[in-house]
Amino acid sequence: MDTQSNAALSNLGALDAAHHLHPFSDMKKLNAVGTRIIERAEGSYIFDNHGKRYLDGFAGLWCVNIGYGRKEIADAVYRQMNELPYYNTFFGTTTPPAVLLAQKITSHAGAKMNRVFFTGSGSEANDTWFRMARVYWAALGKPTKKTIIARKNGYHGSTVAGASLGGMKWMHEQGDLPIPGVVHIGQPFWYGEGGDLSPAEFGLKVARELEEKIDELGEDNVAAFVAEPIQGAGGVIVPPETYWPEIARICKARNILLVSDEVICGFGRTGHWFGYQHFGVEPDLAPIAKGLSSGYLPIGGVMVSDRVGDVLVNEVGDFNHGFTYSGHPVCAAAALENLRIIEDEKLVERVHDDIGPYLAAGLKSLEDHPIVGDTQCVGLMGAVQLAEDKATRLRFEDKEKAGVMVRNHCLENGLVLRATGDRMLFSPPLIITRAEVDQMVETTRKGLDHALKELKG
Ligand code: PXG
Repeated sequence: MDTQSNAALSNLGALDAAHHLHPFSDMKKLNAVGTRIIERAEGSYIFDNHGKRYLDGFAGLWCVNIGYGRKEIADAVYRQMNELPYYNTFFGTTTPPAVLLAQKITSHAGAKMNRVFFTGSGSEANDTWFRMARVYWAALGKPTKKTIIARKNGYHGSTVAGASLGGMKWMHEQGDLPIPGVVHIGQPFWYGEGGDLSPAEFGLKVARELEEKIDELGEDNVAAFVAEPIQGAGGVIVPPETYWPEIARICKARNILLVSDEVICGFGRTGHWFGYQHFGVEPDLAPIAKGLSSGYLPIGGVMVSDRVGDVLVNEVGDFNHGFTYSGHPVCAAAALENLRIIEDEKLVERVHDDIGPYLAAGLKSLEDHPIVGDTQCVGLMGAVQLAEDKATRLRFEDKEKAGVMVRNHCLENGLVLRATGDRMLFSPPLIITRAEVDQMVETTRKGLDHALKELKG
């Protein structure tokens, strides 16, 4: 490396502060404390520029499903870069990796899910089905079926449509969102909002908000309902068992499209290929990204059921939508190799039968802790709910504070976790070992002990 690059490397923190705007960050505060610089990674571990090792309980950002350092992906990408680094999929052309990837994805998605529209990210995937759903209804002679119903505290990305669909008020406040034609109903968060109802009763109650909202708007004005099977960024909120079947029933009865946002739940995270399979429902459209390539290269898409796909193909004519990088051959090659690894190493089965239940048991063991109110875990998607008083499900008044304390303590002790308010979130690589799960649970317990001491003296 030349002297100039060496100098730049030793000065990365200052350069980052001077030139790099980070997502979802208060830049003034961040620049004051400085960023952590992650230099390399292997398996389930990341290493910072001081050589400190962290167990990555968060798989990058819910995405590095096959773990870090998989040379097979690097080799596949290298081969594809040499063969064909880029070509578009517009104007009647395609590329071998894009075709093979579309076929491979749909082979795991169920009998009725047979087509894929590629994008560069999960946000673009949500923007894509948003338009597709409206185009679908217009093609069927129902152009007024336009409104999309989404949920409070859902997350569907940061583009204008994605952030509008998301139910984060603090995102809507910036940039005058949501755009017209998007409305929100409640979330199936029993611990926080279930009151005296049983989880099963509460699941039905919030699902029926969908029916009420459709009736209020008029069935002829509603295009679709979108939700994550398990809310990710919102706090790994696993809905009561009654929730999804009721949602599916309502969508069918009221003739609106069901959209399952699989950006986090897809590709093995829940112990199934897709989150909707865990809940036994069949969506009409399903945005995907993240685990599709295990984050090695950016790629996303929308899985399109025959119900919508046949109309798009046979009735719509041109769907005037697409991205320069739709079906990017190198990203598709990375994704194909990623899916080969997930298949060959039986990672979905491993999550379902072995390491998922093992994590669930580990998290459950934390329920004896004085500030743990509840734990939830499906596959390798888990949450620890912090509580001030377990018996009454009383939450801490300052929800951020407790979560941040646990998270920061874990970080100091070599474990990356995400805190959403008073929920600690777990989403490790699907290759994580039992010993590493033990380490994750033990470090979390120490973090909880630390927070207990700080909070309750
Ligand atoms: N849908 C879901 C369910 C997601 O979780 C997106 C769409 C958007 O994907 P892209 O690729 O455009 O980011 C996401 C992304 C967090 C966090 O803090 C979560 C996401 C992104 C950034 C931060 O948990 N999820």
